[in-house]
Amino acid sequence: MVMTHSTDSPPASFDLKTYLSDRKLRVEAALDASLPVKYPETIYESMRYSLMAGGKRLRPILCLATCDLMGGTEAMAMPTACALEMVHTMSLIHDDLPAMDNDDYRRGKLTNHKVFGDDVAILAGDALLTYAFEYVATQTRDVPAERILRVVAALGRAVGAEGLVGGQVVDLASEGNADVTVETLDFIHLHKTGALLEVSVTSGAVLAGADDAAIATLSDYAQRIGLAFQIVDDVLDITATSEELGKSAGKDLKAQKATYPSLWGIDESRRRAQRLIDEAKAAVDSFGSGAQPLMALADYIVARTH
Ligand code: GRG
Repeated sequence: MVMTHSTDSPPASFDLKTYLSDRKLRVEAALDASLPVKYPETIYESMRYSLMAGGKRLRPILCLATCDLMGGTEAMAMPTACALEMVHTMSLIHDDLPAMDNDDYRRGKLTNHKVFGDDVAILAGDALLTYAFEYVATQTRDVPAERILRVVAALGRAVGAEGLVGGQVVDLASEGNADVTVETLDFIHLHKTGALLEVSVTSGAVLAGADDAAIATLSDYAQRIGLAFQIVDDVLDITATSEELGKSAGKDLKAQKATYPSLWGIDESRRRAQRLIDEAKAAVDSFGSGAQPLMALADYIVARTH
């Protein structure tokens, strides 16, 4: 197992707030540089509108964290980190369209189609999706081609019918159905949310040259934080305000969506999310003090308010 964290003696106590704000700044700068506006301006402006609209940047930060943990550099992982955010952003743009969730607000701003129209929003999503793959393939430096190819393949799998798209299809088909089982709910979220989080965690490790055992451990961690992330998302849809979320709160109830709180109640949902986070942290404990960022990120997922 590769355990070559690039910092020899990490600080005894880990400051997640500083870690997150520092990584977020660097990801924002890299995203900004990744997408200059050119002709035809409308499509680039629409892509940038959503890509630069804020958000927690959790997926790129996870990718940078595992690359670092496995002894890689930030430069090796940053193009993939940006690509993950491009894919995530395009999924939000399409999810907000009238044909899907029909939302007016995202990340505290009007949704892409409200500003640019449905036609341009669809194309901006398509362009971000395809650019993500181009970006990994053309911009990754100092990484053997075979690792880059592995990341491209894993990203493709996580986004298509085996991942996000598959989860979204089952989610749409389950709307208004009061009898959705926990197995169906798990399927939806392991695919719709979990697949991209998982490839965010594993791709950084693959780029750094981690072995299969380390990648399997990180997949285990990722699947657990992915499910916990979605349980917390469902709870926040009930307990947080639209201002806190930056999007319409209470949408699941209105759309009669089956959610974890609708199956288990809020308190039990919180307990189960916490259990998953404890298990995720236990999974990466074997990496030693280099895993502090992954441990703190796991805690952040249950503690977050938006
Ligand atoms: C991927 C080809 C392709 C099409 C899109 C619409 C769709 C298919 C899938 C839906 C995916 C989706 C919207 C999943 C929800 C994921 C989720 C929990 C989003 C919120 O993530 P946060 O909290 O958001 O990380 P920020 O704004 O902080 O980035």
